[in-house]
Amino acid sequence: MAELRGALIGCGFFAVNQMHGWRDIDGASIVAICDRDPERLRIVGDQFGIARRYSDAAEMFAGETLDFVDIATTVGSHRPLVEMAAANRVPVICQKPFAPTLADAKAMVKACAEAGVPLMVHENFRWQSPIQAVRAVLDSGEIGKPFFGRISFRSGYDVFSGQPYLATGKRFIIEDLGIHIVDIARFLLGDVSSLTARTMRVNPNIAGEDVATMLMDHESGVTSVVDCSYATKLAAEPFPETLIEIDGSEGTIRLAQGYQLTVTGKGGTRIGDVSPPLLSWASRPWHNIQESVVAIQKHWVDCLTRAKEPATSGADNLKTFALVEAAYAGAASRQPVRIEDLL
Ligand code: NAD
Ligand code: 89V
Repeated sequence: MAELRGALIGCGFFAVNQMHGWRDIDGASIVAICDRDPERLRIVGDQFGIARRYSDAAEMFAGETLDFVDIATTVGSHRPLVEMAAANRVPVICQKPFAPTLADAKAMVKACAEAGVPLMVHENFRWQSPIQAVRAVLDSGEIGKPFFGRISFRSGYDVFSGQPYLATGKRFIIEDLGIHIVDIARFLLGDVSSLTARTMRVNPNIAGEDVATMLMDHESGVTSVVDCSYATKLAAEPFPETLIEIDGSEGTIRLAQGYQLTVTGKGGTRIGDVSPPLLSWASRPWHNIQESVVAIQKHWVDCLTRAKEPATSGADNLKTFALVEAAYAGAASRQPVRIEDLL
């Protein structure tokens, strides 16, 4: 079968990982790139040997025959670019956060549905191999029926030097990082019916919140706590590890720092190392995230070739995005928020 012909829009900090991923996987390759910054276009074009370069996305859609487009720009441009892909009938992957607001996200899902265009949000954290390992234990039934979860991301890592825009937005940790962590909670424990949130800004040099704590009721009856911080200075920096505790009727799962997975079930306790592989182009500590980029891109190729809906389709991502909106609304009102009222 012929390789899928893809194009990438946005050649910034994170797109380099996506370009490595596309180079590594079978079944698809990037034939054109676009960035309105000529320097970023040159750097990425030269590094990955892409000759077809555009400074304007509309010109690229007009000039190329594409099987898909991969949008790796920051959130402000996601809606116009996704709608442009839909208008050109080109299947589309869009980086998280999918949109500035849930209303925008709903409009983007509608535009793609009406155009009959597949849409996947690049929500990659659930594809990290340690998270997949936790899901496999849950699916095996070893710990019985889950009743409690804690999904935790606490760090003092300087994310602002690589991504300076993170320091300037009114919204920070929930929109940028918490969105991954609530998505992991949904992936492991199911959809959420209500959410209570508290937020805080500890770092005085940024505009948004850098600490968020969320209490969630899942439709399955599970209660979970999702806690995120970029103001937590630890002896050993865990970035970018998500730590997990799940209690079930027959046992427990603990994913601890250093990618150590402890499972206690009817048969006793076992401890394993679920460290992600260090891909040839990856670098610590980002290798966990980098590996998940390859996994989600493989999933996209598989879904596109078999006409299947991706796990993190636009429609699915509305349920994750609603948790972000609920967290900001609930932190402001200090009241629980019902998720069905947002969807
Ligand atoms: P960046 O600012 O480094 O890069 C964005 C690039 O897009 C820039 O080069 C900019 O010139 C270009 N651009 C913006 N609007 C454009 C337009 N309309 N047409 C063409 N080019 C345009 O940002 P980044 O840190 O690479 O982040 C990009 C996205 O990736 C964000 O949504 C961010 O949240 C996400 N991200 C995801 C992960 C993850 O693990 N999934 C990690 C980091 C960043
Ligand atoms: O994954 C992300 O979206 C990144 C980071 C890990 C720094 O939060 O922005």
